[in-house]
Amino acid sequence: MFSSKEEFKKFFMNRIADKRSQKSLEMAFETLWEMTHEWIQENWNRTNQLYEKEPEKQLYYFSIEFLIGRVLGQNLVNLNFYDVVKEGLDELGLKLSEIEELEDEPGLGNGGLGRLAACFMDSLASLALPGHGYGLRYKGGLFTQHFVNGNQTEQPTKWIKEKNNADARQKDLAVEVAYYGDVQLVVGTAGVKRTIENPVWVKAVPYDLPIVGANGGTINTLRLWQAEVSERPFPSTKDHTVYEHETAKITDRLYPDDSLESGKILRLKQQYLLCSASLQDLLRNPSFPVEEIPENIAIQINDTHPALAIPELMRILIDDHSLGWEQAWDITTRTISYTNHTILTEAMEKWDCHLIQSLLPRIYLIIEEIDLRFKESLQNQGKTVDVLRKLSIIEEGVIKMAVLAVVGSYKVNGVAKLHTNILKKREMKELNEQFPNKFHNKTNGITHRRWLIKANPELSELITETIGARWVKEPERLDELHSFAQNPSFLQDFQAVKKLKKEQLIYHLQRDQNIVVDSASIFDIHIKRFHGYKRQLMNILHIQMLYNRIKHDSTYRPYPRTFFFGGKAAPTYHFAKQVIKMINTIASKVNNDPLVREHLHIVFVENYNVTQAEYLIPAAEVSEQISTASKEASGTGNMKLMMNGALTIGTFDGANVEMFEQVGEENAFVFGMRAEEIMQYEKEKSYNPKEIIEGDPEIAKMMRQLATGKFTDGKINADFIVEQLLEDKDPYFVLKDIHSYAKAHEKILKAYDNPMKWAEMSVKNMAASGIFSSDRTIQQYSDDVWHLSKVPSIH
Ligand code: 26W
Repeated sequence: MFSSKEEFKKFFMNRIADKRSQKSLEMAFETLWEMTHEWIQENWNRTNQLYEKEPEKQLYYFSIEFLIGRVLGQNLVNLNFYDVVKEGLDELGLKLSEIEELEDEPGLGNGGLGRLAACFMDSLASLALPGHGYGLRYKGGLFTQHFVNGNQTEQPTKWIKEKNNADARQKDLAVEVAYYGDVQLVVGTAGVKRTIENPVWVKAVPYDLPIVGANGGTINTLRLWQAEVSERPFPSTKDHTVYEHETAKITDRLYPDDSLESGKILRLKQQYLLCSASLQDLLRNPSFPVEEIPENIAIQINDTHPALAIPELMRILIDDHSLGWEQAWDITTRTISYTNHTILTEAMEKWDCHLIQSLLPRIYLIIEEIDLRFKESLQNQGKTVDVLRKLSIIEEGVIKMAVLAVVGSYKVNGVAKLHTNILKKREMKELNEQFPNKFHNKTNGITHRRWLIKANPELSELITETIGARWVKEPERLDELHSFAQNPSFLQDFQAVKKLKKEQLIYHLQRDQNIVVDSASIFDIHIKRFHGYKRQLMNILHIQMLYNRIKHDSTYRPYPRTFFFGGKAAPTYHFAKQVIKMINTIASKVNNDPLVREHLHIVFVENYNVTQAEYLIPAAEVSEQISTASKEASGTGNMKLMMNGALTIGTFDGANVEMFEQVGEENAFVFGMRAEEIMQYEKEKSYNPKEIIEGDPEIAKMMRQLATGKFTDGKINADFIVEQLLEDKDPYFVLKDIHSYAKAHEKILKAYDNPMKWAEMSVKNMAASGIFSSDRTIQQYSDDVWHLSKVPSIH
């Protein structure tokens, strides 16, 4: 290790010299990678030794996604080496930012849920809490998105390079996971036992990634499992070649959300691999008796995808450790807790009984038993048939994973106040009444170490110059910026940073996508997965309305705006893909019109991922958070943009509600129907979009343009959308909200007219964003759910 720039340069040049003294970027990347890993390794070993020597309670976060983003630069930031390394490399004629770009980001997630898991890992280590991740090592991460003719195409992403693996294979720690087989009763000395005969074994090999906390002190572990062919004998009844083929495929690729139709069995295999391998790993040679698991281990399941951990822990305790049902159930339900991330019915996991029965016969028997005992206790309490049906885990041949997760956990949480209330009052009303102390809220957060310090070093520096450096450790201190919100010289500095970040984004886009953007225009940014409820459609339809107005009203010449879109659609989600195509089609119409392009510009950033987000978010001035109220559980992009000084145009949905509460509605652009209104309409089925079209000439014109294909290069490109708006009665209330959305945009234009006022509002947003740091969220989970103690400092 080194303590100065000169030392770093010497160290670095020695390594480079070892490698035939070529100063190529690749070589520099490799060298820097190795150096960083050597520094990390020391403290990683020390942290692990501490965990072994003084065993305190450990938390394990089970998640099917970890969207960690690039690792090299973030590790340097958390080790406090970033600036020294950057300056040292500068003097050697190398750019750290260019070196960083050689790293392929591991796309081990779809969106918010996966990124949340990554932010949580960062906060756990940074707060010196003993918390680790368990996940899967997909060979192909989320697909790479390209546009061909405006349509999304999907290419497999291969993020793993044999050299410079972000993670390290731990082959000695491999475990075996059993699929299929027959459950047999065996009578032994200790009584009757159940075993699985003739299963198909799959070997799970762990790969470990260090999670570097702030200042490099605590280094926790993210352990990802890879499926491999087992050396154990395979059942004579199965075809060996098929089996090898199937095994190799289990961790081949990440499942894109929403596409539940394809590869259900494979997804179930993935979920079980994660749960079984992780639990076996946790319970091999424990330093405590199994009876004391709840005092030593907390397991948080990130949505229901790892809910099989409940029956799997039961299986291990009963079959492998010979515990009775009651005791095993008591231990399990004091160890596992569950976070719900959605109320969308289509995302609520349900598995056909026969599927689980054939793939995981012992697990099926356990789920059946859990359900039976639960139903019995409910009947004894005299519950009505209707309540019984709602509370049943197995109903009409399907297993409702959310019910299993609630029944088998000691705590259940939603991810924003509004979302938790909807869970308690509506979606899980009966469960909440049955278990009144189980449900609680933990509003999501984001790590300011990536989303501010790493992504926006210029703004971070300005903040430190202004209020001192204590906010870095205590992000709630960002509120000290409030007293500078009207300080002209600070506001000018803020404006200068925003301009710089806009220019950096422009440079990046020009280089990668050959797009030229006007830096003086308003940067309005809509970045997230594509989904009906997120209403990218409302945004593009509004732009279409603006286009019409500019064309036909010669007095309407609004200040230039650039509308950025970024996001992927699940490959089988036809509607979302058509919205992507529509945005691209309208983009070429708008961008190529000599009159309109003076005022409107549409940029669709290809292949939106964590890395792209790190460019886009610091440059944003307007943040689009326009989901149909009640549908977005929380949102986390909204928080990242707020922390970087963007003003939110948004509905009262998810965590937006709490953001508006923090910053004041006068410092945001709030519009649209409230959750209660939407839910009322849904209940009564009383919303009729036709009435809106007939009553509003502007909307009527827009609909005509779509229906005739005039705006979209042919009808075919809009038919699905028109159908959803008309025949399907506009399920996301796009037409219902579009008018108040347009009004909110007019307010944005007015506010932007006064640059100092705009900067003041931006600063107020930054100042109010500290509470959305995931450090706060993690501390609350620890206090209320996990009860962890800080790792003693090793410095
Ligand atoms: C069952 C298949 C599946 C898998 C993933 C369905 C849906 C998903 C989503 C990608 C889950 C997700 O990312 N949910 C988001 O979680 C965030 C973190 O809590 C929230 O902020 C978002 O509101 C929520 O949509």
